[in-house]
Amino acid sequence: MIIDIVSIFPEYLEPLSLSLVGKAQETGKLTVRVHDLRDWSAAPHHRVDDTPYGGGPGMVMDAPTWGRALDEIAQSCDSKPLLVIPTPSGKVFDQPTARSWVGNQSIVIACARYEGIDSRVSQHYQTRSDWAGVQEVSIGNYVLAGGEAAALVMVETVARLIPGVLGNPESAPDDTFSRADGLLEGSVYTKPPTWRDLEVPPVLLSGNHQAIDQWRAASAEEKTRNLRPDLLP
Ligand code: 6GU
Repeated sequence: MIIDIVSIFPEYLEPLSLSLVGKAQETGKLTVRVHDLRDWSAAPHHRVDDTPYGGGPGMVMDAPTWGRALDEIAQSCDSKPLLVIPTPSGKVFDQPTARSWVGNQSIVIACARYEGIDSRVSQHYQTRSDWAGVQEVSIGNYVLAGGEAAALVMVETVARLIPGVLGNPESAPDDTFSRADGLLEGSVYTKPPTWRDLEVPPVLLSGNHQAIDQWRAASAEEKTRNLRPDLLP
């Protein structure tokens, strides 16, 4: 899988060379290519924005610059890329969204700053038969300064779903939001058995696997009731 990310702050994406995503790249399961949008600017001082038609505050990223960038990047892709545009006004990104992206060999993430990207960019690439579609996605109901932090979230979520990326292949399906029952993952513990007067639930030290499974099911349900009752059936 190849993910191209376009941003005016390419350094913001440097953490993608670390940890799980970095390892996925080193082992060839994922390639992340980061591009500086200003490389496609035709304006003095590499400007990529202009004032909004109709007036109002802030600046809008211009369509011609994005068009040149996206067209050139698409030509370097082996298969039709999916265009992802992080925006607070998009559909909320969740685990099913991430799962649906894993089949794509190429994803291009267009990171906006300022008041966003001229709307015709999204409109145009939806009609292009050499692209696999456009998805405008938000990572939650709050406002960030730009799409870069959201891109980090989306790439990490997708990377751990690529076959062979997780060390223990049994970890992924058990995760919160991947569980068949839709509940949160329950509480977890490790050594020592007592820490600052707090004990590990004794059943977890009992070796009784049926009792442990029952305790974990109850823990998942209790935690979901307390923290995310909206997820209960
Ligand atoms: Cl994807 N972008 C911005 N700028 N703000 C957000 C967001 C994205 N998701 C939530 N807030």
